[in-house]
Amino acid sequence: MSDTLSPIDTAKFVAARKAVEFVEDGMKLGLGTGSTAAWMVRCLGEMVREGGLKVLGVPTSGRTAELARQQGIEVVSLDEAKWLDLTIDGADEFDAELNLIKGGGGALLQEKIVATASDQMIVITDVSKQVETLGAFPLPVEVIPFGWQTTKALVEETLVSMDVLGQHSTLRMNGEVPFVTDEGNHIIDLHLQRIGNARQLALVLNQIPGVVENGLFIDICDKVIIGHGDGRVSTR
Ligand code: ABF
Repeated sequence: MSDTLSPIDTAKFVAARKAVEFVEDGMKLGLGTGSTAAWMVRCLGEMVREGGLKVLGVPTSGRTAELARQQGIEVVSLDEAKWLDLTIDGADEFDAELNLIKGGGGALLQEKIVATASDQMIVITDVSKQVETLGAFPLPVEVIPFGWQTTKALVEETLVSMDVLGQHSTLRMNGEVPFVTDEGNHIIDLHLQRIGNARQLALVLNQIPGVVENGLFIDICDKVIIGHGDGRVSTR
């Protein structure tokens, strides 16, 4: 399959194919969101349909749930699964400590809940996501709709008080209307350029009234599988 794909899709596919090697019969799995995670769901579906693999999948978004069902994977809720053996998901950035920025696809809340409720988290990605310092990718912050403009202003004030590099934030749009997450919330994207202390920022942001969650995944990821356009795979 990978010889007919573009280099970027080859990278995503080979990373996904490597990740499903860690899936064992009977596992309860967190299924990530995004284009790389979609390759993983397809690889898993093939193992279920053709290899008789028996797994339970907990999706991290409506679109992943739909794809998993199409692929023949048994989908259950996190409450039904209670705890997961493994979550496989994508990321927008990862650093040397395997800390992540996630949420470019707008699914960060369910992704963080599911990843945290797992014995292990594997991130599948391509080399373009590897950074020395997190922050070039805009940091998503999920906020409830009530008073979101006030919340956005409080977030910006907090960034100024923390002397974070960039203090510019934008409401994520879906065409002409605000983007709405699966939980009915909005997303504020923080254009920080460089995050000096991601651990501290992750904690401070979630203390702001109206903020539900942010896209910094600190000490959650156990392994990063990096796909390359020539079909190679490396692991961190
Ligand atoms: C998802 O994977 C999101 O958290 C993140 O934005 C996305 C990366 O998307 P892609 O794999 O399409 O680059 O989990």
